[in-house]
Amino acid sequence: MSAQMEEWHFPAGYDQSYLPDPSSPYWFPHRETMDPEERNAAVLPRLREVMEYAYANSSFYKDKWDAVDCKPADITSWEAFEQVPVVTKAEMRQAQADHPPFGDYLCIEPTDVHHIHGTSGTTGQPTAFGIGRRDWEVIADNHARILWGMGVRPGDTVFVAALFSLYLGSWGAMAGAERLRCRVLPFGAGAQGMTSRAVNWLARLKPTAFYATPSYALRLAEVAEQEKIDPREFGLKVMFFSGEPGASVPTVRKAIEDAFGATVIDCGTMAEMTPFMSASATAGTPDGMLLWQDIVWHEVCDPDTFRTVPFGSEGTPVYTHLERTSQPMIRLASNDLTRWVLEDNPCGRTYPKLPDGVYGRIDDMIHIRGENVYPTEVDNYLRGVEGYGGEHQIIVRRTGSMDEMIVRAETTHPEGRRSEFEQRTGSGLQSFLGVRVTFESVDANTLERAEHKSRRVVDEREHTKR
Ligand code: 8LQ
Repeated sequence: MSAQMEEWHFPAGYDQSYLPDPSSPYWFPHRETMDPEERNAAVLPRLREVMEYAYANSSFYKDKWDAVDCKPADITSWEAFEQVPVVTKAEMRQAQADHPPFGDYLCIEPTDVHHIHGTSGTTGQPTAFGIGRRDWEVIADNHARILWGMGVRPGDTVFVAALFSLYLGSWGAMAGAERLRCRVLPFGAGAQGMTSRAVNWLARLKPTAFYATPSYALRLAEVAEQEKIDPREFGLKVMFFSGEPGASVPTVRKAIEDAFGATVIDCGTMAEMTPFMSASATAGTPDGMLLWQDIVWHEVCDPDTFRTVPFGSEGTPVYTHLERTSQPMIRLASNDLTRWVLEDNPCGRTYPKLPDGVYGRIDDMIHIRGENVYPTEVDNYLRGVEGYGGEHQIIVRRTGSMDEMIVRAETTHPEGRRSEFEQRTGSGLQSFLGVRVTFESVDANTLERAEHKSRRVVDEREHTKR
């Protein structure tokens, strides 16, 4: 079987000169379109192989698995694999505090680390990502393969408009585009005046493809409009996004499509899981995200038991690397929420799909008076409202013994039409969410815009607890 799976071996290594037949929509036709049962049958022994490697090369995994008597050699069924304990971010932080800087799950010599990235560390000690040279090449190969699936081709210009620093998103996109023999413009984001300069460069260079966070694309469209430039003139064909929900939130997706006239592609798992594009839509299946199960093994699990939920159900993604030798993640718990299905994909790939993308984090979900509200639902509703000014905040506070949710949104309506807007939008939002909401409006362009990932929820209940 593995002979049929193109270049299927561990540790992975790909022919760096390979490019598919230009007429093929697939990079690896067999791997991408094979019977999913057959693919799963090839993945299971690979999981065992990765676990054996991690057990032999890291005290982190050895100790963790020994403690529950889990032996890599016993992973001969899915039942057994689902009982492998999940890895949490807190465990990784602890491992890095005990074994600085990369933790005892590094699995390669520290001198073989080729790229160092990290979490932003805005809350607490940042986590360091140490990626080996060979892994970086394999990541580039995987991302090139997925970009090919999105319809990006050698010679296309790819504009990367995300932070070039610790954030892996921009570097991962760039590595893939370079491997695909694209022309890469590592523009970056986040510096003073940079958005307006991005508008200028996009108008001049007319790239084919664009990578950013969805919030930033909308910000860019606003700035272009202020500068009297229609973002459609950039001529972008494919815009791919990661980092936060948005590209699969229907009204956000439509706002980006309408503003730029390009195909919107959602992708992204977690920085630890790089190649993080292993969940990604394709040109032929542009909605939701496909789970490229031969690159990273994705499970959608019950958040309490971490057993896989059936297709059609909601759960939390749990990820396992199939090709990484540096800091391999084996059942990393994401704390995100999604729903997965297995159906025929128009692009012909036989991967499972997240039809609504990843719609939120378990810890970002607002619990209010017994109801759960996803911040993305508020975004989805407001973006469809006539007169919405483009940004909002969600404030949750406790008044007496009651929790209260205040949504403050920008509007383009003048003073005279505000109260009608507030009433209409407030009651519409309330029935859409099914919880009582106090709705307020403010002038357009007064709330802060995200240059990276948006943070719209202000939970004052947490602040009072501290
Ligand atoms: N997150 C990331 N991508 C997402 C998406 N497409 N839809 C919904 N939520 C998404 C480097 C890549 O951009 C991945 C990344 O952002 O890694 P981080 O910085 O470690 O953040 C991971 C978290 O971003 C995920 O757990 C999701 O909550 C969100």
